[in-house]
Amino acid sequence: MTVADLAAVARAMVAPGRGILAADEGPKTIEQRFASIALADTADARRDYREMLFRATEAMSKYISGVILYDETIRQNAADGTPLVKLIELTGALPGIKADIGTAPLPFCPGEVVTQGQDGLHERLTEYRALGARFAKWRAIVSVGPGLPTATAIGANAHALARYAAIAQDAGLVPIVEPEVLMDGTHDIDRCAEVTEAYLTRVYRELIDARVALEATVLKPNMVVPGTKATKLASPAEVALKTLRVLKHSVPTTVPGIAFLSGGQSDDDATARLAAMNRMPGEPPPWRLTFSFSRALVLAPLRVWAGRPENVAAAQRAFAERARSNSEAALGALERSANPTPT
Ligand code: 5MM
Repeated sequence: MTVADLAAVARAMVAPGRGILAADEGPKTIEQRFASIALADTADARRDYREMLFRATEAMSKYISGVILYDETIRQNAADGTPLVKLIELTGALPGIKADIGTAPLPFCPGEVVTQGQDGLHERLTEYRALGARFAKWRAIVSVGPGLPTATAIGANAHALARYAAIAQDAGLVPIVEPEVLMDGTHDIDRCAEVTEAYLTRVYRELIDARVALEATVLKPNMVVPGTKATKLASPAEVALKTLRVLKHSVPTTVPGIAFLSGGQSDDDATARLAAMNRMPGEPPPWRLTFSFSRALVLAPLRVWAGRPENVAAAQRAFAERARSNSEAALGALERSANPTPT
């Protein structure tokens, strides 16, 4: 794969009106999600859940550009024996893979973690490429709190993200770079802005030092929002303004697209805030702004499905509804010149 080939994949991942479905729930997360619908966590249940999503033809073929998979899923077959990867490809979406293997405590930094998965990464990604993956994802979280995050945590996580991104490109995959500032805490929106800008600035310094081709990457950041226990809420317009300001200060214009995570925001908040960003008056941002949601895309269909075959069609409609709303939010930029919305 040349850099030009990888850059074409990155542009397809952020194509107008399309976003990424994060279906890469790890063992703990999927167990919790199934527990919320009183469903036992078995390999067949995980297959049925993913198959329900990937066979949702309207949602997948109109609004989804790519799907992030977990190691089990990229190797798993649908109930009729068709590989789940094939189901995704048939809709026109690109299969991708979670490349990190979770976090470990960061020594001498109480309460902080660093993402794991560098050992054998090139070999794992080469195998995933052969299994059909076209892109990869690595999530690196930092927490906000008294004295947090430390510069040590930001540096360690940014460095690991850059090493992963270089290895992914070398293995023929577009790296999604996911530096996430967690929402948990009492901090206000301006503190989130400060931490997000410091983290993103360091991430791009590390990516450039690692010689990563930025045109062949996609950024998956948090939106700039108040902490979950903050006393002062923020309107979609304020979130849009402050998120775009931070991104303009830290993300090079060569990056083709930014696909936000939802991070525990309500479905409506995540969509309204993405729409507000894409409807900001003035000069359009240099990158495409779209979604790479898990919770804000799948929790609604999961509740409707509840593990019952008779609910599959209704769950697929719920998925299409969430995907369509987010697609419209991502397309806001196209409406900008025709119908500017004052804030
Ligand atoms: C599906 O969630 C992904 C994996 O999380 P775990 O390893 O904790 O199971 C996660 O990385 C996800 O892709 C992003 O956080 C975006 O998800 P949200 O729910 O924040 O949109």
